[in-house]
Amino acid sequence: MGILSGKKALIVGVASNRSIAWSIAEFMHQQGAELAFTYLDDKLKKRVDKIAAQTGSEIVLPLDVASDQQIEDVFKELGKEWDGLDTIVHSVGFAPRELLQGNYLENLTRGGYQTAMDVSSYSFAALGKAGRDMMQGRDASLLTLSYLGAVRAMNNYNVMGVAKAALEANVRYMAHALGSDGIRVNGISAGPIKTLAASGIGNFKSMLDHVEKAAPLKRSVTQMDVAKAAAFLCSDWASGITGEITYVDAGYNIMAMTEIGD
Ligand code: NAD
Ligand code: 0WE
Repeated sequence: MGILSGKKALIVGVASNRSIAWSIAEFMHQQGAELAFTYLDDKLKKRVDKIAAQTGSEIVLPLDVASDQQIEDVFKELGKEWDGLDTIVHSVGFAPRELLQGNYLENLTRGGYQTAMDVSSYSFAALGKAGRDMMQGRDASLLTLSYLGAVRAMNNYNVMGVAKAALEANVRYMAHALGSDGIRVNGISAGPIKTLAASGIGNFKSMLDHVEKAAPLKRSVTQMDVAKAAAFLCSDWASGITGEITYVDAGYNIMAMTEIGD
């Protein structure tokens, strides 16, 4: 008996077998959850079909979170398969690549800012709003993925940091808005992990090297580290936790003076 047995979870954000959402899905399934998946576009459908099959799931639906229609349709389709929903995992982030480098203000555009906010922050609230009816009366929960750039200025993360700050505020406002329905809302702030979202980010390897020296645990984190915390936060073991951002970063965020303090 796993900690999620009998729970039904919707997983948004699988793009490859390195996706954080992939490990969360695998581990939640191991813990007894029944899963449904979404994929961004036809290019990704095959890969998402594969993990769905591996976890015994036959529910694989298209979802570009920038589309109101697709958000509505996902819950319409899910409602045909399931009579309720216990968990939504939101593991989605996007900003136009040009904005994730160099000087924040030099590279900033109104359109890029809006895209980052829409796809990376608004979408979490939109899923909570659209999924609310299916999550009534069953101790449901929502979970999203954030990053330290939400609360600290850092090189290159730029507009994504601003979008993650809004996402973390969403965790609190959604927790407040959904609390009376018994629905919990939490976030995990993960340390850097080599996934598609990290590919092409200059110096990613040196960021990992830095974390391995500076973090209290003297290592970087893996998708499994995140998946275990995710399963916990979505389970009844976390019944008293809502509106919270849990750091899964080998302790990196608690440190100061790391250059000389190693
Ligand atoms: P990933 O590239 O595997 O996942 C990102 C996902 O976002 C993909 O599945 C992609 O299809 C999806 N996506 C992008 N635009 C979308 C849209 N319009 N509609 C629907 N889906 C869309 O990378 P990942 O590292 O697993 O990222 C998952 C989450 O974890 C993101 O929110 C990311 O910001 C966060 N995160 C990542 C790291 C890291 O270092 N990898 C660290 C902390 C937080
Ligand atoms: O949230 C992220 C990355 C999210 C992301 C990645 C991309 C790459 C491809 C958002 N948008 C895009 N757009 C693309 O076109 N992370 C936490 C990983 C990450 O990204 C960084 C980091 C870290 C860590 C960017 C700069 C600096 C550090």
